Amino acid sequence: MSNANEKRQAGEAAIRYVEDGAIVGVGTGSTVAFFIDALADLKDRIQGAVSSSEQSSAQLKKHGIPVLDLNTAGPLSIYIDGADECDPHKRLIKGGGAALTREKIVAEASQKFICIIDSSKRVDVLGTFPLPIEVIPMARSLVGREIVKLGGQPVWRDGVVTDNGNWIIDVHGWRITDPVALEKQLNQLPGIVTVGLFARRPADVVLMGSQEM
Ligand code: ABF
Repeated sequence: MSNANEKRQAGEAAIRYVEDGAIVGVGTGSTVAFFIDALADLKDRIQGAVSSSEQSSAQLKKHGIPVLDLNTAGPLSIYIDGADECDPHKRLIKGGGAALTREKIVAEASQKFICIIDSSKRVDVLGTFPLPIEVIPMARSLVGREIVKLGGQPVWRDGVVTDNGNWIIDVHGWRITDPVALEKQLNQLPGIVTVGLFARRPADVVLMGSQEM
């Protein structure tokens, strides 16, 4: 099955977790785009959505789904989002779409995080996909030097500004065998806004194609 078909299947399969009256946390990316299209059919049965990016907000609004403020919405029951890599413990690398900060915020606010992926995202060990890190622009070089000390090769995603006005560094060359420890270590570094490791708070459910992993 093609990646696009697997993404569509996963996106549509996530609909079964949407309960009547819910405010749905919505991630970002092409797999999530299939979920949003499917969510449109339920828009009269939900209160609305909390979005993780301007990109997803635009698609939600196009379908007439209310986009709500997280501060008003409060705790959410579910969050649906994609990933760039997923290990056997449901720990993720995210941020290929530069939306990692708001994605991590909405995931943290949600009781159940349902990750929707195609089979190309499954890995035994995280790190083949370069780890995205959102940084305050003035700290790009400082953070880059710290990453080199930790054995990584930092590459500035030149030309990309996040929805929060920050920059992205992609870290190549790490084989991340303890993603929780690395996430906590990087979170300490001044200048880092968000690390694209979802390991301290992994996914609760992973849907790959139509299968629950
Ligand atoms: C988003 O999903 C990003 O964190 C990640 O980069 C992306 C995966 O993209 P796609 O679903 O298009 O493969 O949440």
